[in-house]
Amino acid sequence: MKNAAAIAGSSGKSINWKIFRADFPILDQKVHGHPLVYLDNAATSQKPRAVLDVLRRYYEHDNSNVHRGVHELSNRATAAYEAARERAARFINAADADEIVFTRGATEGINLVAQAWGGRHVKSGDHILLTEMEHHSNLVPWQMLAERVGAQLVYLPVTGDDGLLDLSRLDSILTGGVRLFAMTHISNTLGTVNPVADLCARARKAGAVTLVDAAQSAGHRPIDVRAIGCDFLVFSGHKICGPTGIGVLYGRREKLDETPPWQGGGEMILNVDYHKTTYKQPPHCFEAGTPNIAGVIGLGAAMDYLDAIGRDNIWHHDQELAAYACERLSRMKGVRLFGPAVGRAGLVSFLLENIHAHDVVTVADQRGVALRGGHHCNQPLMKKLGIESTARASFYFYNTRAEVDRLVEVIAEIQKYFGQSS
Ligand code: 7TS
Repeated sequence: MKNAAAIAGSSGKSINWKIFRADFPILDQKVHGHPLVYLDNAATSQKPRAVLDVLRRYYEHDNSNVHRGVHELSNRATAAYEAARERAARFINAADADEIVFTRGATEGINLVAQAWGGRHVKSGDHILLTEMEHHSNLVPWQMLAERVGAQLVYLPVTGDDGLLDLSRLDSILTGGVRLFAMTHISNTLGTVNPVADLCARARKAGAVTLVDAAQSAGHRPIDVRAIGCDFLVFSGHKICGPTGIGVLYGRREKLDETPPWQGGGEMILNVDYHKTTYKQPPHCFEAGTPNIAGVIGLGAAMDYLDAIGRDNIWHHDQELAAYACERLSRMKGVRLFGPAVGRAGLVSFLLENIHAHDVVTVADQRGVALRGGHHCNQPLMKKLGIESTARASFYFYNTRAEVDRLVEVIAEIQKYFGQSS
């Protein structure tokens, strides 16, 4: 098998990553006359043939609705759908497949917890603790909840350009008044890796429920919800080689049991009368209507694909590439880097002196390099840093050092183009 051959006897360093890169047909193309260098993986990852093939096979052979018919196709679709739930549980080391709820993505998972669990358990005067580096997805739903029930948002600060959480402030903020602490595992702008197991342990001691936003971590490093000790954890399929429109909400059994149903409809009921309904047990009571069956099955295939490579290997690769990019960029004049100096995840945010991030990204695109420029759905963090936007290069296992070299070359060209010297 190809994966075994590519990884044989290896530590992270001796893997033949080119073999995996060849699994991604989309990467083999020219953009504006240049070979595509795709460095926007924090926004979404590309999809390997293994996932595309599974989607095609599902629609060509097994397409049917789940949990309804007793006919063969429906049985096959249901079996594949529930097998993916088991797969997802293994992917994050959940104790039981019933702790896995399929959602549209990280955003929907957080909204589910905020509206359903929060709606019942967060009361007027309670504190909801967030960090200053949260994506809007892990901020706006809590603002909506706070407004609805009269709770108060409090924030664990981020320290300057280093982009670390100011843990010295945690004890004074994490008091008995905090009902829930929601934190990102990895910052999508700074690349900071937060010590989520420690944060969850401290929250638990203070009596707070925890939610970890693993949107930027689940596909890049091994995740063990029991080692982290969180109550809830969310991530999206599209950032981990899976399809768009599918994601996972993990909820510790006891927490899902105390969460009321969210959306009502078919599939989530045991019995309906004109004036009363009884619901299925979790996780099914949170999956109203026909779910994204193909998405779930494709997500299962993506998890198989990633774990055949090994997320510890991917983590090593991505960190090394980011460190290399930082090292090269930090030697250039007029480049300002954001985020921690050491231990960062596989992404780098930067600004070029006197050149707007949007101009950087637009000119890079003309040279085939796909970056993201903007506030990255981190507006409050940007305001805190006194900036409006950054340009961001975010890496995955199919990216190469040669692509980092190309990025650096293009940045030098951009500086020249705008009359700045490097
Ligand atoms: N949380 C984090 C930390 C994220 O980076 C993102 C998406 C989300 C939540 C939301 O994920 P979704 O799949 O539900 O949309 N981040 C980015 C990004 O950095 N660029 O585009 C999307």
